[in-house]
Amino acid sequence: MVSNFEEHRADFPILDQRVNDERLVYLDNAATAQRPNQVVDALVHFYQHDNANVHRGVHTLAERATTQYEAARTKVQAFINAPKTDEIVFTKGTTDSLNLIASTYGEANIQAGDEIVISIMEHHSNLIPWQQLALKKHATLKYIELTPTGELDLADAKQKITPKTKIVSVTHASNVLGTVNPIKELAQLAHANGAIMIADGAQAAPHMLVDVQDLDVDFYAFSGHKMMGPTGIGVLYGREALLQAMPPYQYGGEMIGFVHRDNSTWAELPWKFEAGTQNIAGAIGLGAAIDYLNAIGMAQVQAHEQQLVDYLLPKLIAMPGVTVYGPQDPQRHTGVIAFNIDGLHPHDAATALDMEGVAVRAGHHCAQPLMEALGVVATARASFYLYNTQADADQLLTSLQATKEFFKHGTV
Ligand code: 7TS
Repeated sequence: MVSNFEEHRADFPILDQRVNDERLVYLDNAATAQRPNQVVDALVHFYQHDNANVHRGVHTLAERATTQYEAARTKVQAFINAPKTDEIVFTKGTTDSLNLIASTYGEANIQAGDEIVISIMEHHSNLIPWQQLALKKHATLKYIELTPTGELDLADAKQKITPKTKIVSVTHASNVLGTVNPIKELAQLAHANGAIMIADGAQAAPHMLVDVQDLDVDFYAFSGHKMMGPTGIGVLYGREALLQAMPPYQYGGEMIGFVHRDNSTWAELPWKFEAGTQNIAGAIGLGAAIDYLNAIGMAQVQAHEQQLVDYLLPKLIAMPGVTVYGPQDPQRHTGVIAFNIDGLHPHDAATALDMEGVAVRAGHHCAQPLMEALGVVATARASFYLYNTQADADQLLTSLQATKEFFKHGTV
């Protein structure tokens, strides 16, 4: 029996609707999660009562907005156990956070002949910034490959990470394979070779306890919208000494110390990296999402999702003609489940599932080199979150069966 998280569904009115005359089963959480009333209310409250720009005014609303914006930063700091609030930079999202590192740290530190190590399972946003940096700097980009069971090959990582390596950047949890990568071990390898360690936490921070000190990463990036916060807000955690030494990402208002005719100085951390008017409401909404997650407890969130995977994965694997990618052992699989049905394009599968009210994603999931490594062009993907229930898993199974029948016999 899967733990009862049913009570939380009432906080998500969007889930309480019919799609194509069927009960909506939202299983596209790896793309973006839904927002609870508490997050929507925090946004409405801010805009109705406290809206002003931050750090600029001495008037009451400006002070209220600044206090709430900075309180959100403190919530983020505690959520990932970062040592200091200075180390929490608000960005637009994971993609923006990773581009920030590549264009500042990368620009300043990568030279011809250096090596950057990523894995073959990276989302394009943790791949293209490094690929382009390597091309520009005449550096080499290396990929850690997969084991036969679809996990990151640590033995291969030990071969690929060498004293020539300057940056190791790997996803904490895969958006396709449903694996959790050994970031702590990779950080040890990176540091032993004089490289920095970056983790892409887009699929991890919403679903499990993250402790950046325990992981010993130098940078950690994640997005608000995948953890029930607003879109357009994300986080970059960076070690203070590294952020201090890095040049700014963008120039303009808010990020300056003093501007002279011919040169300028920069603001203190973290504001040096927050040029222009920020997504103030977004940060406050993210703070509300963190409050929501904390009230449940990340360990409980993870345990609930694990129960769903324990229930669903073996049934999915046992379905004739269904291929599940990544580890087949539910204990080694997160709530991100990519699959294909023999003889059926994943887009057709996803369209047929949508007719049954089940929302899954189909495509290459912004991981084309991984698709190539798996020998497929695309997959369907069901991804779960805390408000999904055993009934959702059952509806996916039933609808998949109906889809298979439909495409086999042309009728349900
Ligand atoms: N890294 C990983 C591992 C991701 O899964 C995603 C988004 C990103 C980075 C980029 O995050 P963004 O918020 O900056 O867009 N992944 C997906 C997905 O799997 N389907 O849609 C978006």
